[in-house]
Amino acid sequence: MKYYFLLIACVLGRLTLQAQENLIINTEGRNSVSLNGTWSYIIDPYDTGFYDYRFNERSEDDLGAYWNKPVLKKKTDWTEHGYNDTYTLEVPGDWNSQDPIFTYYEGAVWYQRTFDKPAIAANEQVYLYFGAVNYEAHVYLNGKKLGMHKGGFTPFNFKIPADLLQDTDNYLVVRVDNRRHKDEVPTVNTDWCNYGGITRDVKLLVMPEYFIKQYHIQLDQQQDIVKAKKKKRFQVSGWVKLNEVMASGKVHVEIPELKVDKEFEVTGDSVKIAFEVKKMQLWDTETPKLYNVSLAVNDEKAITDKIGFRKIEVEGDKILLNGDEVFLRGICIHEEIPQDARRATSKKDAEQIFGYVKDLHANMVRLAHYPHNEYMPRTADSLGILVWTEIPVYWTIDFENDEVLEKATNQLEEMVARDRNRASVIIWSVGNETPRSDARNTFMSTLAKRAKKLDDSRLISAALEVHYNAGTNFVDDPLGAYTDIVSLNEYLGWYGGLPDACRTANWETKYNKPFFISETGAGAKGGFHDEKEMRFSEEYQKWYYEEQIQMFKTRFPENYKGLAPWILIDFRSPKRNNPVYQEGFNRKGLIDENGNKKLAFYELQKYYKEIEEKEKASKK
Ligand code: GCB
Repeated sequence: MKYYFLLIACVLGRLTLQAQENLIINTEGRNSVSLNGTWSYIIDPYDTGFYDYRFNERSEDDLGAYWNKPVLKKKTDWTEHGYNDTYTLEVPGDWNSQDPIFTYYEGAVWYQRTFDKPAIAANEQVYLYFGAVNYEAHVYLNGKKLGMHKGGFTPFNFKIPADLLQDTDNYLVVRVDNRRHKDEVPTVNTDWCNYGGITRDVKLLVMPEYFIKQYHIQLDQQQDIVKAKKKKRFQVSGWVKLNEVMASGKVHVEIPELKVDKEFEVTGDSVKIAFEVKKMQLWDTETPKLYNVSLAVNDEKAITDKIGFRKIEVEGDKILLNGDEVFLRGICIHEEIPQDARRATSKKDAEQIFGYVKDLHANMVRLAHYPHNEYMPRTADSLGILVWTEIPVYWTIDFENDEVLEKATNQLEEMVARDRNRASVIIWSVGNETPRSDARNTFMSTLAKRAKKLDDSRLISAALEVHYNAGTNFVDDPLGAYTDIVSLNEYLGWYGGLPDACRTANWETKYNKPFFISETGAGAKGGFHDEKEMRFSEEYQKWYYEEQIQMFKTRFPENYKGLAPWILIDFRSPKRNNPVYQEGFNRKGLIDENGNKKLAFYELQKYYKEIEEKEKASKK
């Protein structure tokens, strides 16, 4: 009996972890009804809604379970839970920034709202989609569990059984739990705020009987892009996956501006796509051309997407975008908005953040340390900003544990599934500053290989640490053998010595691959001015950037091909407790938490403008 339960538990576990296979991508391009807005909540630090007084999991029909609506018919009936208009939270949004009782809250919160059945045709079906919930979500509708999902930064959806959907007043409850655990991804220790809640958009998707679940449309990676550009003939390839197996059907791909109108026979639940296009305008940082692509199965309504076509590759120590060498003028970003110190959630938020990026004259962002909301890569697509995106395999997670590898792999797969059609995304990163050991090397190289297998049209990287030896900074982490770009976080002049230590530092890389600085930075409290030796003054941070930039120019190896300093904007971190300069914020931002630029912003901007001008001059 015990084993029987164990088996069921394992199967359920697998089902949760395989969520990405059922993921419906590009929800913007589909028929949907938003469930964003004001939801009611119960804060439940004792998990009373989930466990009874013996701490046994409550049964589905237990009226004390917080997914069930209390039924009060007579005066003598009573309840100890309920939802009303007094206790509400906005969705999407973190709970931490919405009410002071949540500032550092970690635990369970129940979200509730009702909705009416959307208008659907006889053969249509409704899915419930979440852009992200941090960290664990249990979803219930009209007293029945739809499913659960783990992972705070990737989307998931559940099909709503037709007989569960009422015409009005569907009672939707989500138990969100953001507690940190040693065997989760990320683990207990991070340098960012563990924002809890339904942090991204929620929607109902109204889907036909057969529909395109996922697709990948891109330039064929095998073609020589320089020759293709000369001949003005480009090979496009990819695939389309359906929700169900079809005995036989047709998938229709249209790109009107390119006069592409193709049909592909499908038997089963997927089909490969390949065609040739003439005179295409490639996507790049100067002309981020996006084409309207529409995809349909049989006579169903087409879904549309805006897709850019580009080729990113590494040749020796060069990064080539469409065959031309590119130097990455990057900046790291957390998914956080200044002024409000909250999670960024909208297109407007993305535009604010990318406004600073453009102002900096950057051409690249590292979205640290987890997949950001979908508005971020989509905005980058439209602005021509290159993107590094990452899974939260951060510092010392449980590398010995196979289940943790499975959880990390699942997040990788969900990230790739959602963003593989974004031209801006050029790097999948499998983690940050993971400490070398045999177990870690196996864990991380497995992720790197998996990422490559999922998608061969991008580069793989991971932020590594330096190895000091006899006066030289060696970049020789064994994980570098599995990545296309060798990336390093270094803080010379902040965590070790003063900034002028940069004048004598020696650097060597073991790998003949592009060498990228994925972090470097120093803290400064916005508006605090003093002599440059004074830590946390804007002058210190400026000095740090001056010395670092000089070091990059004069002492870095030939294969240095870009940087993404830490970080664009100050961000909340409960680890940062200097009562004068930090007050719960990591202050390495070039912009403070009120949106004001610090002196160092202009130092980096100067460097980026200089590179940009040189590049322009060499093209003339
Ligand atoms: C790092 C981490 C980053 C931290 C940063 C810091 O190396 O990757 O998450 O926030 O240093 O400020 O120390």
